[in-house]
Amino acid sequence: MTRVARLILALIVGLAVLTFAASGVVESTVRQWSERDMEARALLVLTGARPALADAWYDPAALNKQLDALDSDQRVIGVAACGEDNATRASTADFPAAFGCTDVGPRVRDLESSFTRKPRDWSIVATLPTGLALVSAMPVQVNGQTLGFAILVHDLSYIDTRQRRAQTFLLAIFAALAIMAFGIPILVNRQARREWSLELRDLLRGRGKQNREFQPILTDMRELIGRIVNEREDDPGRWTAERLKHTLNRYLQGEKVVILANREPYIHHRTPSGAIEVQHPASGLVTALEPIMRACSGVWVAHGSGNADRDTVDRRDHVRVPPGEESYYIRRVWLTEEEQQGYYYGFANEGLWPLCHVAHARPIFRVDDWNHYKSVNQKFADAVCSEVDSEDPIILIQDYHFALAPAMIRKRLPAATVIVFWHIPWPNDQRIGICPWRNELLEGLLGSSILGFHTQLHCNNFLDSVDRYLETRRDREHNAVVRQGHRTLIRPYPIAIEWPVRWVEEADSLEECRKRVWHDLGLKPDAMLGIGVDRLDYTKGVEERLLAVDRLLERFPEFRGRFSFAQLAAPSRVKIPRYQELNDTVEQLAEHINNRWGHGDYKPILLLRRHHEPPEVFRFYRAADLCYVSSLHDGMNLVAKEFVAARTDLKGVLLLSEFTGAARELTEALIVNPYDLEASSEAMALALTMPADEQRDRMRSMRALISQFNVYRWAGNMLVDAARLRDAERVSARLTDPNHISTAV
Ligand code: ADQ
Repeated sequence: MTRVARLILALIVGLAVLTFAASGVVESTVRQWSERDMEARALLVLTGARPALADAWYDPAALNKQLDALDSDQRVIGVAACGEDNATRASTADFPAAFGCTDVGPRVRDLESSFTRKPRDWSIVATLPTGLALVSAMPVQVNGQTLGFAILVHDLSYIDTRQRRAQTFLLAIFAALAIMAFGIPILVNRQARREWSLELRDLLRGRGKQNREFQPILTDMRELIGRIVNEREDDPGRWTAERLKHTLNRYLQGEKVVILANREPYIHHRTPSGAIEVQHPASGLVTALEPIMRACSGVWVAHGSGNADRDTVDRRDHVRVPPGEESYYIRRVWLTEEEQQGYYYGFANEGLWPLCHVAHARPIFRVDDWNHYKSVNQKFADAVCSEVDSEDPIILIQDYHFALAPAMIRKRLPAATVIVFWHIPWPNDQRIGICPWRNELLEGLLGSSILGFHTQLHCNNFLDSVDRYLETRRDREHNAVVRQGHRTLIRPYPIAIEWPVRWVEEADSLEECRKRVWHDLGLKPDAMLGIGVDRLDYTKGVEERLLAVDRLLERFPEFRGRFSFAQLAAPSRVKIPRYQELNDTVEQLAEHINNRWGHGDYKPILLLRRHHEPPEVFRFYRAADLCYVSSLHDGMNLVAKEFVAARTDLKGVLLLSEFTGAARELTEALIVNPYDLEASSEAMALALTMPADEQRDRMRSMRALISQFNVYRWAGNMLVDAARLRDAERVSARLTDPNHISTAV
């Protein structure tokens, strides 16, 4: 029951109690008044009739006539004249026998003494078969001498009728009040609701005048509607490819999304036999973004890096992918050797990559590399602008290869909504300060509408860098930076993997995977297997990982001859000396450990230095007893999430470096400091002896998180934010000057 209904009910109960009490008071008052009224009347009648009665006292005929005259009153039941001796001298026909002269006479006598001075009557109220009656008597005197007395009986039954009428009247008033108490609020409420809903509907349809009182409701409703639309009925929390597609259709209405990334999701290679092969690059960025393009189509602008890439594009340098399931296309941009050297290997990977990772590699900044970086950014920005199909498209720019492209695109497409996602860490302001072109980098990135990082820490570092090196205004309410009237939102969007993972769905059974891996690696049936899966990069801590295996075998002899560690190492950036050096160190280290602990067929380190296609990578994930992710510094690290996703059997243990973004989410992993070989070797031993139920509990909890926070949610959140931002900009552009476009939130 609502509060209003309770109030009304209380009001009615109160009214009923009041009416009940009032009806008692009214009843007795009506009776008293009527009796008194009748007494006065009887006194008046008897007093007036006394002289005539006295005259006719001794003449029976005259006396009867007088009595009949008195009886003619409608309210008089009967009249009697009684002698001094209480004998009846005369009476009317209907005079009630119960009040005869003998009965009333003695009571009248008591009053006689005072009659001379002031006439008084005697009365009682009695009940007759016809109802209530007032019996009044008065002495009849002549010259001070009493002749007898007269009795007058008045009908009082009308009092009952009066009382009933008064009660009925009261009840009618009560009923009217009750109806009003109920009805008026209901009517008022209904009318108010009608007016309220009409006004709200007008507001939602953009008609009529805008009532400011409705603004908070409107905001809430929009949020709610957005949530309801986003939440699928059958699976409320989870994002899927379908749901992402549905959401983007709603927000983008079929408009395509343009992605700019250096790496292409499909590389065409020519094999020595002359056939063309498609390769999936080993890249976290591609792993995350490819399912999104499958879901929402559009165009992916990237460097055409395969030796058969030119043979597979059309006149506009487009190729439709994925092979066999074509749903979007790649626009390939061609780079010369010098451009590739300066922009990619030079500034991006020898300058920015070590600058952003705290992994003890010295960043190298060459002016030639920087010039190539600028010109190649412009080249890609031009390619993006030639691919868009509206003045205010949504463009997603990926990673540190394109720090300048956002501002370049904004210059050509001022109304574009540009999202930049920075896949690697953003270092603190002191460290970014060592780059000679730090200001240009920051200015370039501030050309975006939304700048995303994996963690809040990276967002904070970026904001500190902007504060330190540029003249900007910090909009703390929106976590944004405003520069020359343009606003850039700085947001954390922790990246994820698709769920369910295609490669897991298509994988062999877990027993089959284990059998196959055991066979391929030549392992004994009782062997235990650890794996590491990486591009061969010094930030991934591969050396530290191998050293931890060495220390494990040193400290825990029970694993010697039994435990092997397979490192899947995809060659990466091989033209850069630091990577060549790493390649050599890792090889020597593996050899050293194998010489130290290996014997016969047993090799503790199995270095698999080549690119593995995803089905193979997932076979290893599903076969292993543990996976060690030992990055020295990593934006997120998707290998950790892939390993958990692959373990549909809830077995296997994840060892995860505390210096990865993933360690903030996957807290049930064994979190280690990869530099601390004592702790990491101990964690490995713990993993290899962990009871099955503990493995299951940890896996279950991590899988629950990864399934919910998947890449569709990541992309959905980012793209919906961008679409909302664009809507707001369209409105504000319309409200102000139609030629002026600003970035308002
Ligand atoms: P990466 O540095 O590439 O990504 P990561 O996130 O671990 O690192 O992703 C690597 C991807 O490549 C995974 O999908 C993995 O399966 C695949 N891969 C690794 N080794 C392979 C091998 N030997 N053969 C084949 N495939 C292999 C960058 C940032 C990360 C961030 C991602 C996504 O450095 O911090 O998590 O982008 O934003």
